[in-house]
Amino acid sequence: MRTDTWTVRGMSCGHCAHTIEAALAKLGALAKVDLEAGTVSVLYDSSVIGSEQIVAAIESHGYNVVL
Ligand SMILES: [Cu+2]
Repeated sequence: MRTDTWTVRGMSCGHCAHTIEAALAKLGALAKVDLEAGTVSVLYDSSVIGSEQIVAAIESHGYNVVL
């Protein structure tokens, strides 16, 4: 398992946090959103999913991942 943290632009409320957490749960990843910091920490199995899939899932919901 591995944890990565990304800065994500466009998250403004609990709904955003829930959207991102639910999208990543579908990939089998455990996401924790910190709205104040504007970050998403994701615990995932890097042998199963890649970080680029996580980034794509977040961006598919209209948020912008700072890489
Ligand atoms: Cu929101």
